[in-house]
Amino acid sequence: MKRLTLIAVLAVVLAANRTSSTDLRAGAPDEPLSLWYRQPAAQWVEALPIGNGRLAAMVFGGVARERLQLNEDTLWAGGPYEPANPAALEALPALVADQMMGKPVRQMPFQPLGDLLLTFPDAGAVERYRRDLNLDTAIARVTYASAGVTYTREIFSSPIDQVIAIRLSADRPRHVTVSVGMTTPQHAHVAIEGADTIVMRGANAEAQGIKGALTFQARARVIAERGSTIVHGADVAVRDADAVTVLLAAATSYRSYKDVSGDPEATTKRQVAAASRKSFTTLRAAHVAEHRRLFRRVTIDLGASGTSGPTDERIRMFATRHDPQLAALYFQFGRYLLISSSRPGSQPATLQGDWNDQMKPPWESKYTININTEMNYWPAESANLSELVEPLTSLVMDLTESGARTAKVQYGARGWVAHHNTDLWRASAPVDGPASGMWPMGGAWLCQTLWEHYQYTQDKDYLARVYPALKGASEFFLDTLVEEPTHKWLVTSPSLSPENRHPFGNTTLVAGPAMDTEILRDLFANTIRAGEILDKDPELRDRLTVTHARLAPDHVGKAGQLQEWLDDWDLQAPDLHHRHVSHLYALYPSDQITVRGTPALAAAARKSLEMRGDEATGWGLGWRLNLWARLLDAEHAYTILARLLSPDRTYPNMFGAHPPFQIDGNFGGTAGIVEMLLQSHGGEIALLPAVPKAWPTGAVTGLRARGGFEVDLAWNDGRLTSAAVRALTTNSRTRVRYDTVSRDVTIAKGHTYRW
Ligand code: FUC
Repeated sequence: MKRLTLIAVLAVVLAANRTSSTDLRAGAPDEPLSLWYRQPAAQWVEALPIGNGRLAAMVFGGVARERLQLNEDTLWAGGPYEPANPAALEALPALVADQMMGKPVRQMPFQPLGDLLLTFPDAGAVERYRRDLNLDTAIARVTYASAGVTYTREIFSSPIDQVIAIRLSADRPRHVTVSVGMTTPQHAHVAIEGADTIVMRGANAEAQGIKGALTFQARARVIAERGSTIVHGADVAVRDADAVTVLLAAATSYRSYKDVSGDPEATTKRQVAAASRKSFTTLRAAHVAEHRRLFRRVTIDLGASGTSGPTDERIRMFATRHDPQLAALYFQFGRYLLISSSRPGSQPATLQGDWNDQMKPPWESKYTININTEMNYWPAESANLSELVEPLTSLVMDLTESGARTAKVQYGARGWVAHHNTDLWRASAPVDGPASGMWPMGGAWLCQTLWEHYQYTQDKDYLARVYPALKGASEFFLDTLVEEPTHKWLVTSPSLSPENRHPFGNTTLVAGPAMDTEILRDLFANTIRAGEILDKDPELRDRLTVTHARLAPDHVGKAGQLQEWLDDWDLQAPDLHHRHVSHLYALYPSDQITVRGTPALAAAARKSLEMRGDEATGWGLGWRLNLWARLLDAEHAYTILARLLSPDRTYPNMFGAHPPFQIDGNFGGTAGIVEMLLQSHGGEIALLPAVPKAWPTGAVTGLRARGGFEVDLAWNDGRLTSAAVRALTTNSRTRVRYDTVSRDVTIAKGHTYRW
């Protein structure tokens, strides 16, 4: 009896301990659209990204020290330069590719701006620590309690006020003490201006013999509410304030790829002064409203998880736990990342979006245009963020100028060309060596992204603006295609199927890889169609029609696969499981091959995809996900998504892992989830074409379809329960399909068709 009582008492004590120990841990945020963690970031890929398209930071959330690793999207190495190599023209007839590389042979890297460091007094024992990133407000938060006081940090990068705003507060007066400073790996000098402002002035770095031509400045003003503010060296220190707001602006002298005459001092002074006149609440409200204008266009519900827990833990468990809410979060995170790294007036999202902490980042953290940059923009239209394509449109229009010099100097051709990479300076010559660089299709593929923008928006003014890009890209190929001797097909040469070696001579170099022909079919067809719509260039259209007809056809090889090259080499190629699936461009992102329209080629594409296998880099999985969705294989698509959302391919902060970090996996993933729920190509909108068993019940609103439509869907037990298709433009005839049933509909602008 006595013993029993003792056990009972013990049980009560243990239970009490359990409650109090869970009490010390923070719970999940109320809102489901948050990434959250129970500990500060120990490494960069645990920190949380914020950005306004241009000015970005990784927030680490340390208790003793907060680190904001900063980026400004025009702070790259080098200056305006001309890489076109005149010796290339002489090397062209003999196809001596290593003499055709641009000079320098590598392009300029995107580089970090530096760190803003906030140092706090020793907090002692910390309870209820949580940091989170709310995708719906685009605010990173850190909260914790120590000695009975709860501390809160809120941090965002405002697209309205063009500053990063940080608010440090406590739930008791006079409890905020902090020292603020800046460091940088760049050549720069940090100094204090006035009583409360830290200014970092610097010049960008040289790379590959191209001298730095930019100046830059970061300016942080520390505004304390009560308490005392003193300057300490190059830091501003505040003691015993009620709250502290830090406003940080940054700019470089970059105006365009050929003009570096900007005045970063004037810009940052103006931005900090203007933001200082507003309260934190006002800055915050404007930021949240502008973010939501874009973010809230799409809602998604893939079913309840019945599980919660911090995001890093859920990523670790995704493969073994039913967690559709994590897939929904991952989908929305991709949209968040595009909103945060690509806005009108900013630079396009690089291989790392806007987030890079290294002076020598992987692949220079620039624009790899043989898949990666295009993939970044795959979700832009379908996930209803159409205007975020603007930075890429501007980049392409710049490339029509720089690429015209490369076309003329290196090929003696009209029009313009870009190879597999470009950078802030719009370099367009072949680089990195022939094996990856000798590929003249980068510009042509980018033109497809612009055409897609027209497809989704039906915006004729936009089409008129980008038509010169389509026309110039087409003209380059009219001048450079060569005749294949046996069938007299017209093919690219020299080229390669990115970046896959074929069986002969340990090289990638070849004439007429399938992908080139597939891209050219789209380019020529789009240019012809654009010319018709805009009533321009009838002779060019005729010439393109004739040339289109002479392009090589797609071939099915002896393994039943879609051939990657003109000859049936696929089975002998040294890397059967290569990450690139270039020849499947025709299936996705293009719609030249479809399950219903071209079943034999679709079967061949499927065979190729099976031969390549399900293992790949992050972006390699992102592409495979979209391809399986286009093959209408929901379960295989889901298997790929689960791989993508595993710790091997997704870091704790949800950034995509090549590895290393590369953002294209995120964007390919978001686009792929759309492709599972809604497809629109070949004049048809397909509802729920590849919804997997893991998501039996769900709903999505605000997806976009080609032709100018917005679509809401709901389903139950794997079957469609309702669909609404809204026409956004007057050109509103389409076919709507669910499973085997299809209906031709005409929807007046602003009206909705309900299934
Ligand atoms: C291409 C890919 C690599 C990497 C690089 C940035 O060259 O083949 O895997 O993603 O781009």
